Amino acid sequence: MKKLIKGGTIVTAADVYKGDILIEGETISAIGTDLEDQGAERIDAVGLYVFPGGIDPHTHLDMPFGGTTTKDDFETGTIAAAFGGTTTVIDFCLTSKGAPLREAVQTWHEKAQDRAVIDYGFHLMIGEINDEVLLELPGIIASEGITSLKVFMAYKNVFQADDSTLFRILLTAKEHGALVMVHAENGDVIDYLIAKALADGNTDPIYHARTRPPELEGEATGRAASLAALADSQLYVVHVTCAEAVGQIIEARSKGFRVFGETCPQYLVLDETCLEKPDFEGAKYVWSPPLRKKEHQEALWNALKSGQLQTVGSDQCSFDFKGQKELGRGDFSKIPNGGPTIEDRFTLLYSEGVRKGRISLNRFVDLIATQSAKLFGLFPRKGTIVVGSDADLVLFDPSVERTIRAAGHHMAVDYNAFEGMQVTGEPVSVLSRGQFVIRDKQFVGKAGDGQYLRRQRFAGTGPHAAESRGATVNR
Ligand code: DUC
Ligand code: ZN
Ligand code: ZN
Ligand code: ZN
Repeated sequence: MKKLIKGGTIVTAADVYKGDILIEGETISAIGTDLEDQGAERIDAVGLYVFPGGIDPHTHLDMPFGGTTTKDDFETGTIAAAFGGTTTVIDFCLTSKGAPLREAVQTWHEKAQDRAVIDYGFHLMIGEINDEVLLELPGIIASEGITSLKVFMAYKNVFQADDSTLFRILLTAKEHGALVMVHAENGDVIDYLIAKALADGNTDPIYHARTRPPELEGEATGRAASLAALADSQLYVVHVTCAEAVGQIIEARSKGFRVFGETCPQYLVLDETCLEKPDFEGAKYVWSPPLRKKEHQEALWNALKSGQLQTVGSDQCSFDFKGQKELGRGDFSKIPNGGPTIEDRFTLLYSEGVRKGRISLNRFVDLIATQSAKLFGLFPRKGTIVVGSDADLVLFDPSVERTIRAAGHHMAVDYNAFEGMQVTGEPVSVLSRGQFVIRDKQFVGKAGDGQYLRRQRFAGTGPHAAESRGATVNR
């Protein structure tokens, strides 16, 4: 029942030190040096980092999207996440137009409960926002502990919310202690640019990027930040890709507004030239917002280092190349948007960030786990290593050199977006609430062992602020 993790280097967002961790049941019961075995199973961690389990704040598992359904479900997706060092995912529950939110939440529970191997929560991803939705929302926040929701400023005639709708959501979220997540791209102008490109016969994948320029992400980010400021609410900009959007976030934060930003591994290491690969292979790299020119990566890394961006989410949204990405042959606008990233998020941030001197070890933990726990109401149960927190731990070997390949990955798709990349570091063993999910690089978990997480309300605002005890957020 008890486990003693001996001699590792424990890393949190604040500290790096050698120590032992005693686990009793699902939680950490002691941390110290030279802890006695007390009959505990002894796990040697000498030479390894012991990190809090990664929290992936942005996944789309088993989600209907773009005329098909994401390939990884809660079983394959969370197994791949665990191999990659992630012990919590917060997945987007897609609601259907005209149907009660509760139905969608029920559907998502059914997708997840017998399949997830690690703990999971849900955000709402609201397809249509109307008076009924606004009326139902507070009850879902309270009863389900779903304290965040995503609004789209793009995908005209599908998901796109107009500005007054976004503003009303921001007001509702403030009142009820929820965090509004926004996909910030100017959908009206994108819609025009796509139609024009297709009319001109420009159908290749690269036109996906050319019809969604960074100016339109910057504009929408600034507009959303202004509305959040006016509403005195809180805003989290998902998948930030470019210098323009980073600039808007920095400006809003410098004025003291509660504006937060996430980027994703693909925007940190891949660029627009991937979309020009021959034989339609560019379709593998179609994300929205799109990959950018390489220059933008520096702005993203600087913002991660300085804390102006708070999180790195995978935006896992995987499709096979064969049969799914191929739906867009002859029309780039029909390529399903998204890619397989859940498994490599953690090591890529370590390898490209810490090893290359762009971020510190503490900042790595902050970005990969701690800030997501704080923003999304899971701290200090998740996202750190303290007595009383869940024993979600990653034993990480920082010396392994390896090459990312689809042939060795655990996601259910037929390609890896980071194929051929050399990385340093690898999770060796991963524990979720005190149980091994990965042990010596082997999967030893069980589908259905992951638990649903009811999350606290966004800290510090609105009449429910007192309920979100313990959850403090960097402002
Ligand atoms: N936005 C996401 O966050 N994920 C998938 C596609 C999209 O547009
Ligand atoms: Zn309320
Ligand atoms: Zn999005
Ligand atoms: Zn997404």
